[in-house]
Amino acid sequence: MTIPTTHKGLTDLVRQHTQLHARTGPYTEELLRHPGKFGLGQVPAGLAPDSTTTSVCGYCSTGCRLKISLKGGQAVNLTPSANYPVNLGMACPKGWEALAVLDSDDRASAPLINGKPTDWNTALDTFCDRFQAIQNKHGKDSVAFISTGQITCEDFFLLGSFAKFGMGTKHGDGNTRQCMATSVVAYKQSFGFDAPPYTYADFEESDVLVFIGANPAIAHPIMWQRVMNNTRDPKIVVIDPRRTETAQVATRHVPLTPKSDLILLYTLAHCIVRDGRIDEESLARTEGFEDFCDFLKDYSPEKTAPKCGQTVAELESLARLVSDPGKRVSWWWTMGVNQSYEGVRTAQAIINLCLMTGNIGKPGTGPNSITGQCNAMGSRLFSNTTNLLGGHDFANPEHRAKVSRLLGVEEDRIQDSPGYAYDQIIEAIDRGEIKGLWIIATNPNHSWIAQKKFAHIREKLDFLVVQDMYQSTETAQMADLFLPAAGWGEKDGTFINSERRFGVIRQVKQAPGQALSDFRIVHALADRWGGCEFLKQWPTPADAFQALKALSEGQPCDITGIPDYQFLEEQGGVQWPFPAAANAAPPAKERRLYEEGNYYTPSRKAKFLFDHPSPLAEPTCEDFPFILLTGRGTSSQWHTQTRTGKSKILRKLYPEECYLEIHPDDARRLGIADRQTVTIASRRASITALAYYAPTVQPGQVFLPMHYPEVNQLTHASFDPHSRQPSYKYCAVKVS
Ligand SMILES: Nc1nc2c(c(=O)[nH]1)N[C@H]1C(S)=C(S)[C@@H](COP(=O)(O)OP(=O)(O)OC[C@H]3O[C@@H](n4cnc5c(=O)[nH]c(N)nc54)[C@H](O)[C@@H]3O)O[C@H]1N2
Ligand SMILES: Nc1nc2c(c(=O)[nH]1)N[C@H]1C(S)=C(S)[C@@H](COP(=O)(O)OP(=O)(O)OC[C@H]3O[C@@H](n4cnc5c(=O)[nH]c(N)nc54)[C@H](O)[C@@H]3O)O[C@H]1N2
Ligand code: SF4
Ligand SMILES: [Mo]
Repeated sequence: MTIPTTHKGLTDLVRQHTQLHARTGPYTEELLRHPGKFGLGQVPAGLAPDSTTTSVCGYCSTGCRLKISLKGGQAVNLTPSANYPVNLGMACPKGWEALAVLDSDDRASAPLINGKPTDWNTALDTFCDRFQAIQNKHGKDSVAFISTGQITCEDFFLLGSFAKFGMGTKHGDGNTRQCMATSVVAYKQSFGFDAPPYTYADFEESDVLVFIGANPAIAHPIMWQRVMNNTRDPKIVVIDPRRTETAQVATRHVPLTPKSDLILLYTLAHCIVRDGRIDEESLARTEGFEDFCDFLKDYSPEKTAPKCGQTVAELESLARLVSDPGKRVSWWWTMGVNQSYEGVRTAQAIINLCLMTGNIGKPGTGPNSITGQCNAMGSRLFSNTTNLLGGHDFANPEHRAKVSRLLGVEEDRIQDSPGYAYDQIIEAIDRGEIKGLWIIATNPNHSWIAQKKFAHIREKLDFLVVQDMYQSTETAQMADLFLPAAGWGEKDGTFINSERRFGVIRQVKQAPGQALSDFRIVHALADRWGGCEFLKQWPTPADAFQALKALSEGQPCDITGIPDYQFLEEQGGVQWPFPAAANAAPPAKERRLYEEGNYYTPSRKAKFLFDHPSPLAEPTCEDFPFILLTGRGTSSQWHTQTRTGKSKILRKLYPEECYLEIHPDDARRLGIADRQTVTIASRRASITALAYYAPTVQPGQVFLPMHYPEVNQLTHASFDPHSRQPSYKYCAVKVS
């Protein structure tokens, strides 16, 4: 289906749809009718009951493709795709077990009201009646939604359009705030658009790879395999307070003092400027360098070394390594940078280094943020939360007019600001300003930084809706209304991976009982809500994909050259941008940005952005003498474990009980034996865990994996002022 570009085209289309539904019975019933095996736009066209198909993995942002065998219309087996440019025949344990976790007793098979099963019609009425009653009493913005980075681009598009333009609330955010907000803001401010420059081939084409606040051996194992494929005898530097699995096999580990990244990066820049190791050609395409040089005067290694836990000689040699004019240097960062109260400026300090040394826009270079969830990149463009659909700006009247025209939504229904960030939504609930909340595909009662606060705001909400695959999650258990969702493997659509590659996911299994895809749930809700006729232009994900294309036109993420899902499958995915004008030739398998040096700012130049470090939100003290670090524990555990916890095989690959990594010297000093149960307390709560002697953490620091539900009772809710990303990786605790 094509998107109407005129108002008449749109009215015609809506009329056709209304007639169609008048003929075939109410639209909602059509949506809710449960197909036997496959049917009703849920099935990949032409898929035979006994056949094979492919689907991009639904866990991390690497975006590996899996080849899936079906028997009798149901998936029975999978193997990694050998010919996909991302994973080259590899998959990590989660990918191999992706099908196994779909069958489990706690899969939701019916909507629930206060925990009791009900039918969809009652569920839809309840959703609409309760939220509408709240809005009638307290105004449109008294309801909000919190979504994810783990549903498809098409799901995001429909959900964001319904919630913002249909329900009419201003406030919606995603769990991507916990994860990628820092990178989004850093790129946007420095380059003019949220556009990570790299392609995975850069792992193989670098001479020096610097991983800062990233542990890819655990969190992105197949990207790490790509690093291992590098035949240029690369130097691998890992900047991480812990000697992680990645650091252990690196050529150099920099065990910096936690949260001294900004000082360390400015020190490297200071040395590089002092020694004149600047790439003039790259510099010509930037602005603000002179002010930056002035600013750097205070960051001599003699002054900063003690603050970073490094020696002057170590900092000097690192500065030389990352500015070697004969070498291709790439920088890779993840949560050790993003999850910080000064994350944006830290990410920009990396960007600054690449700009001044010419390590951008060429093979094996780049300031490269690795994203987290399978479709965090899709949520960044199409969730309609921080950006208006398609990477547009809510505040820009031309952008609002464009979206209004393309979607056929009256312009006055499009909000002129993005609304509250995640933490601001929680605060607004606490103040009594937001009374209704809809949570889709995230589990904040485990993952949110102020977990106790999250539990507390439940009391303040008049109505909480949770939409998830499993009814057992910590958040689902709190819901007034629970909506059962199909998961990965049970629906169609697209994901965008870390290197901007669109890939297709396919339905290969039927969702249990009455569970429906998020796409259909939103359609059914919108139909019952009323006033959302415009959404009927896109009855299937494949139709919605055409809307994404139209929205992307003329944007840095233009994908108008991709005809359909089949093209994506045949090409091995396509990286954005791929505008229609480029469509004469198939896209190259690996493409990077800024090769011509054109950035997306008004001046077309990249910006040097910097600020002095700010004080720690919660430094250690006599009562709470340890720094608590948190993060990923094993490659077999996914976040809050709602999915990976269901695999018998994965469960064997990690400790069942929450565990604390503590340096043996600290443990012995406190009289703690290896594998002994200890209490860890912060100012907010106290929990217990098994102590593991871990020489990989520094004395004075401890580490807890985020996968256990109690961990976020301890963390301290502080936020980056530019991105509002929570600082999960630093708070003060005591161990006894
Ligand atoms: N202490 C600490 N806390 C952290 C972090 C940290 O490093 N330290 N990291 C943070 C980061 S980066 C992230 S991304 C978050 C992750 O935190 P969450 O998003 O809360 O974690 P998940 O377990 O991935 O939750 C996803 C939920 O969506 C459901 N689901 C999966 N697929 C679908 C679907 O297709 N449809 C629907 N409707 N539901 C689905 C799953 O069952 C699960 O309940 O945690 C953050 N929390
Ligand atoms: N197996 C598995 N893989 C995953 C996930 C999962 O849950 N399980 N989640 C996915 C998601 S959503 C995300 S966002 C990514 C996260 O991927 P990563 O960011 O690589 O993982 P983390 O363990 O959260 O954090 C990385 C490192 O930051 C370090 N760190 C802590 N404080 C600092 C600091 O001040 N400075 C520096 N330089 N480093 C610091 C920690 O010691 C940790 O080793 O993983 C993705 N992949
Ligand atoms: S590395 Fe990520 S995308 Fe690849 S199989 Fe593992 S979880 Fe899936
Ligand atoms: Mo994340």
